[in-house]
Amino acid sequence: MASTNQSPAYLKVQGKFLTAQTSEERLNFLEEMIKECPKHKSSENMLANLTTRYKKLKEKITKAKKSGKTSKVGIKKYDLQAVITGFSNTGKSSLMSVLTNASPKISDYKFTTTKPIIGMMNYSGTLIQIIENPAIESEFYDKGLTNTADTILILVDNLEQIKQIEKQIPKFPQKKIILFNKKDKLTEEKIRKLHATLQSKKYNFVLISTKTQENIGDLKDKLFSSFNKIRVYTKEPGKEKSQKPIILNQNSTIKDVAEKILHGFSEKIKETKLWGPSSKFSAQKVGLKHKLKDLDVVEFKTR
Ligand SMILES: Nc1nc2c(ncn2[C@@H]2O[C@H](COP(=O)(O)OP(=O)(O)O)[C@@H](O)[C@H]2O)c(=O)[nH]1
Ligand SMILES: [Mg+2]
Repeated sequence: MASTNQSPAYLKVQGKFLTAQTSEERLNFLEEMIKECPKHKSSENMLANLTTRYKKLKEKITKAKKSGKTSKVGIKKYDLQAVITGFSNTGKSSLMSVLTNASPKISDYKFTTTKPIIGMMNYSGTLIQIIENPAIESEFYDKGLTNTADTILILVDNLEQIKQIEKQIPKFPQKKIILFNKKDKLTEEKIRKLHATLQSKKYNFVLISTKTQENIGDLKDKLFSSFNKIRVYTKEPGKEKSQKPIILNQNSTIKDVAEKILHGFSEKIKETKLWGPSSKFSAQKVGLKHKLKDLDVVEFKTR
């Protein structure tokens, strides 16, 4: 596009257009560019060009909304949801395929991922929904998706990116975990320094490699604990504990478990035995008010 003799006001809006994050923002800036474009003969072509782009972008947005392909209408949010947010080529798709059942395209090209990718991570029986948001610097990035996640996984491969991403996401209320990827490419010295820097900034962080899968286990633990939930197994007398834990809020009590599995019949309980982190000893008898911890096992004897 020729940008001869453009006013400072026009150039300013053009700058905003070029760095806009979403199609909607781009549309707004295009509209402003049309307003700021001189309306005389020599600018005719340029004005026509801007108007066409405006119409096309508007069509695209409307279509996307109708087809339900935008995440706002397309993604069912699960109880525990994390969104991977980061720049292009930092390894978001690679991380998706390491953590979940999804297998997105992985490549050196920028902006390979143009739509959010959804996958489920199985954390010892607990399902966590993980979504890859397209690159934050692309027009495919979905701001709303990151903003409504329970936990934001900020994926970076250099320190500069952290500040740039922080500027574009809410300060509160979500949990944020910084994932510094491509650890395999770094020297021991560099890793030590990175650790010190991230620690001094009090970040919740993990240095990972999706290639060697180093520290992926740590990442999973950190992710689960970011939700402030606990896993509690139940068992019947004389049997093994349940395969799948039930998920409760932190500080839940025996009564909460009972209500959940006996559907409001907690008064039927004759005796409760407890194993695990919150018990003083195996098969400890506890009351309904006892507070549970992650990985406890509870056994009810009913009347
Ligand atoms: N050395 C190394 N390369 C990685 C790692 N993770 C991803 N990559 C490479 O980085 C490039 C971009 O990866 P991709 O997952 O497509 O990034 P995305 O654009 O953020 O989704 C690919 O060439 C990957 O093979 C890693 O842990 N170590
Ligand atoms: Mg990708």
